[in-house]
Amino acid sequence: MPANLPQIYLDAEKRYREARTPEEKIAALEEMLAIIPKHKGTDKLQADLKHRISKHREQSQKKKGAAVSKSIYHIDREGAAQAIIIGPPNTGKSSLVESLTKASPEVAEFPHTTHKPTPGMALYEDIQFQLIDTPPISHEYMDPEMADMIRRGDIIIIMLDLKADLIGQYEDTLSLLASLRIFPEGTDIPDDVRRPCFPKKILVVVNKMDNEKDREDFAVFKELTGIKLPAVGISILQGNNIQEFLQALYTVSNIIRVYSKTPGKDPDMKEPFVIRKDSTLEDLAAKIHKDIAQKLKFARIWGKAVHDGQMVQRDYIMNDGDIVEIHL
Ligand SMILES: Nc1nc2c(ncn2[C@@H]2O[C@H](COP(=O)(O)OP(=O)(O)OP(=O)(O)O)[C@@H](O)[C@H]2O)c(=O)[nH]1
Ligand SMILES: [Mg+2]
Repeated sequence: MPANLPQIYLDAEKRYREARTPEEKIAALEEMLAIIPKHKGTDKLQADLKHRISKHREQSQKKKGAAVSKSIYHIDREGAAQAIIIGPPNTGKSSLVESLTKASPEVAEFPHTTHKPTPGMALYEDIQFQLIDTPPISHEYMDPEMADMIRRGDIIIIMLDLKADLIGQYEDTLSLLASLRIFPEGTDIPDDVRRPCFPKKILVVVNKMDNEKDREDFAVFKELTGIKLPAVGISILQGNNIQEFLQALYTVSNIIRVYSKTPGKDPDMKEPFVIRKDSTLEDLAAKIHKDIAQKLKFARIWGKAVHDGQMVQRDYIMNDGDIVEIHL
C-alpha cells in the first residue's frame, strides 16, 4: 500500500459498500483491484478482493437460477440505517414514505390499504435513511415474516394517529411488540420472558398534528403517558415538523458521519462514512478494510474537538463531522 490511502480507492470502496446488486459489487471490486499497487505489501489485500469477486459471481449465478423465491419481507438494508414504520391502520405510514422518498406506496382514506412492505430512501443532509412502509398491525394477526423483518431492522418507527385513540394505539403497539419479544433498547426486560429478546431503537411519530389545537393534544399525550421514548409530532399533510422528524431519526440511530481526506487535497465532503457513535479511529479503519486497520499508524483530524490537523492514535474517539486523513 502507498503511505496514504488513495482517494480513488476509497471512492471505489464506497461504491462497493453502496452497491445493491452483485453485478455492481463486482464492478466496484474490480476497480479496487485495478487501483491498488501490485507488490508484496498488498498481496493479502489483492487475494481478498479476488475472493470477494468470486463470491459475488457465485451469488449472481445463484440468484439467476433461483430467481423470484425471496420473500417480500426480505428487504436488503441500504443507506445509513433501516427504519421500519409500523402502526395501526390509517395512521399515515404510507403517506410518510410517499412524501419523503421516491417510492409510491398507495395512500387512501380507508384503513388496511397497504398489504406489502415498500422501501424508499429518505435524504437527511448528506446521508440517506431507508424507510420501509408496512401493512397495519394488530393483535389479531401479524405475518410471522413481518415480525422477523421488524426484528432485523435497525430502528422501529411507531406511527400513530393524533385524531384516533392515541393513547390506546400507543399502548397496543408497545404490547404487540412485547408479544414479539421486542423491547425498547435500554429498558428492563420483564422476568417472565424466557426466550431471547430483541432490544430495538424506537422512535414514536404522532401524525396528523395539523394545527395548534393538535399541538396541545400532542403535549397532553406526552404528559399523560409520561413517555420515555423519543417522540415527535408531525403533520405530513401540512408539512409540520418533517425536518424535526428526520433529525430525531438521526439522533435515535446513534450514528455519526466522518469525511475522508488525502494529504494536500480538499476533503470529500459529499459522501461521508457512516459509523456508530463512540467509534474509534481503529473502528473506522476496520470498516474501510481490515488491512487498513492493521497497517494504520496514525491519522490527522480536523473537527470540533481537535485543533486543525491534530495527530491522533487508534483509540481516538471519532466525532460527528470529523475530517480524517489516514496514514499507514
Ligand atoms: N389530517 C391528516 N391526514 C393525513 C395526514 N397524513 C396522512 N393523512 C391521511 O390519512 C389517511 C391514511 O393515510 P395512509 O398513508 O394511507 O395511512 P397508512 O398508515 O399507510 O394506512 P394503512 O396502509 O391502511 O395501514 C389518508 O387519507 C391520508 O391522506 C396528516 O398529516 N393529516
Ligand atoms: Mg399504508
